Amino acid sequence: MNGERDQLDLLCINTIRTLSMDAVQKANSGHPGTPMALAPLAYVLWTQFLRYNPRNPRWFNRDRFVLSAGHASMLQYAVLFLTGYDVTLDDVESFRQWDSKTPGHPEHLRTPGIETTTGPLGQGVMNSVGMAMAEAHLAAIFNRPGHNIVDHCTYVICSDGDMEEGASHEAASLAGHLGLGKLVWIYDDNHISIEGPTSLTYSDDVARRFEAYHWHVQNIGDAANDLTVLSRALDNARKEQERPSLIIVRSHIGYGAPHRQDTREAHGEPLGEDEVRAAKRFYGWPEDAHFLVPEEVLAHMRQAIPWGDRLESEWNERVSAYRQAYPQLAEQFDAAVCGALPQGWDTGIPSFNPSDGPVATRAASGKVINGFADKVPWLIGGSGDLSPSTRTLIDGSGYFEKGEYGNRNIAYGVREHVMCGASSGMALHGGVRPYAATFFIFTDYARPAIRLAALMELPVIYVLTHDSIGLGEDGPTHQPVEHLASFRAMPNMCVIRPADANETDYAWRAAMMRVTGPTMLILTRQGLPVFDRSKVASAEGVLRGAYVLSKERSAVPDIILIASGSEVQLILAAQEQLAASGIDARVVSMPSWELFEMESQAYRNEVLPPTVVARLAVEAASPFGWERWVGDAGDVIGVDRFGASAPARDIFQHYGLTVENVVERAKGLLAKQREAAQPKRMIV
Ligand SMILES: Cc1ncc(C[n+]2csc(CCOP(=O)(O)OP(=O)(O)O)c2C)c(N)n1
Ligand SMILES: [Mg+2]
Repeated sequence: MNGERDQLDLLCINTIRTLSMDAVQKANSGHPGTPMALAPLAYVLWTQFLRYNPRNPRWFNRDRFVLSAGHASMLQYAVLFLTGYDVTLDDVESFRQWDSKTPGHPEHLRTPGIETTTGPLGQGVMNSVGMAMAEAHLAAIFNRPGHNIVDHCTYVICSDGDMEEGASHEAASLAGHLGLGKLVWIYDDNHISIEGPTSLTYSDDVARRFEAYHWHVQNIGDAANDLTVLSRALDNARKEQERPSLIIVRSHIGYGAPHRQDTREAHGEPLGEDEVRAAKRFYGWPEDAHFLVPEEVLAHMRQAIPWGDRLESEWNERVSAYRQAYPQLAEQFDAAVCGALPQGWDTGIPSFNPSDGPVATRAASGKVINGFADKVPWLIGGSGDLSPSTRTLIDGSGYFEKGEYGNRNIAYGVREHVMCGASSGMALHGGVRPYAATFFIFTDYARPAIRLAALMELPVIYVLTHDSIGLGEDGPTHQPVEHLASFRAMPNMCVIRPADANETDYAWRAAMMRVTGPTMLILTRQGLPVFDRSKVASAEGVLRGAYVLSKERSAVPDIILIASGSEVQLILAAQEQLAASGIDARVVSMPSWELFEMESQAYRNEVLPPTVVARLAVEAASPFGWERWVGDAGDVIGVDRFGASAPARDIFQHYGLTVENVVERAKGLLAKQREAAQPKRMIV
């Protein structure tokens, strides 16, 4: 490199640094230290390695970049602005302000060029594994000799916190096992986290740890400012095809700030005006300038625009040639990338009959999956070592393994967290529709990833079996109680708990049609009767969240019985018994609160007429929240303690989840209502 070029490089790097410092200072909030230290790395990545088109951030064959250390968001915003994404200097100046494109942590959907939402440490690295899996899958299916239409890398910047989180263990272990050669993590080994030096908490030999995971590891030492070394390491990583790559780089947080460099304060506190000036002096920057962007920096870094345009055009040409050579495959590729459900995708889904005998909804789900999987070939998914129980294997496809990336069944091993984090990564990548399966209770091991999927509006489908105390003998450690309530409380999560096999069919349809967020299918281990749909309403009602399964006999019911899942059979039987006592009940199956909430008030009033205040809800889960549907005058039979180890029948009995108890509580509710309606006698 010549001297002038070195000068320009340094000017660009210092622009990234000073923009980050100024933005944090102006917001009086944020994390300046890491962007200051990693500016050279970001500069090398964005100008020499990443293949992207700033004017089309969604270009399909772009390299993916994940800032797993999401607190260093200003690093990414500065580079997005400088390379010509739709992020302006005004946006940079509005860092962390209401409705800005530059929120505290990177948010997918909010900022062009942000591939995933990060902040909770460990999430980004997990997403990156899914992105690399999706790339490998699509490449295996669609690429042909001389026609590499899917061919890109996934780069990640991660920090000490990412490495300390167990999530990075699951992610790295899986990525290493799968041999995801196009995945590159760069670990910012700066020896600092919030409470102080990492020596307080952390003495792992990270290089050896990753070698043991079968990664290609380069420890480049104290080279965060050495563009040549950084570039060589990235080049090596890119050339490595067989294994994921880790580059360990020792950096100095707050580089250039005389009192803050290498301190914990540099992590998450604005430097203060004086320290900002001192750091600028160190960089040879005008001390009083704020948000200064030298013209030559912009001119240089905005070369990314024509460069990106050229990359995308070349790719378009490649796709055109592919279209000529493989028209049918090209059509399939377009369909996968678009992801729209094909006409008639659901025609092969079986319907179920009462004569089938009791069918567990997990078993019905397995049949439903295989009823449409061939028509939606971009459906891909797996379980956390539980597919014999979750019934989530796609027939006729093998396991997604090293060298067999075209297969659609993913064996995640006992790694629920990365299963869900990677599923999000696949959804973010596009071209695949991911599902993830485990026992409902083990969402506890994946909740942070599930929450981010909801936040990012990702259409991941979670197949969650063993839904309640109804799983029986495995006992309270395996029996969800509060989980339904907690996921119903999660914004943008759609929870569906079907009552029988045919409701499971429609639950899957609802899940497949939902593209604005994740869906949970909550399924039983135990067999459930298949309702006779010639006697009760069609299971299509599932699509509306709740529906009148069995009507009252007269014009207005005395009471409304509401349930989801395995308890619907109880209220259906109770309706009959109550009728024998002259009580006219309506039976409402309510598999999904969220779908019901999306319906019009008129429909909701039709299902739950406001004049009928005697309402009893029955669900083998925490009663929390059911007041919303039963009202003050209503009652709930739920589970307000942990479960127990016993045959399901016995647990239901002991917990009052029986037809007899439903009948008794319904009668009690009506008696109370009658009493309340009596005129009060005055005692004089
Ligand atoms: C799961 C999770 N736990 C805690 C935090 C709060 N937090 C933000 S950054 C950080 C650690 C900072 O150290 P490091 O990851 O080394 O980042 P650096 O400051 O070196 O950039 C913590 C604990 C978080 N963001 N995510
Ligand atoms: Mg650190």
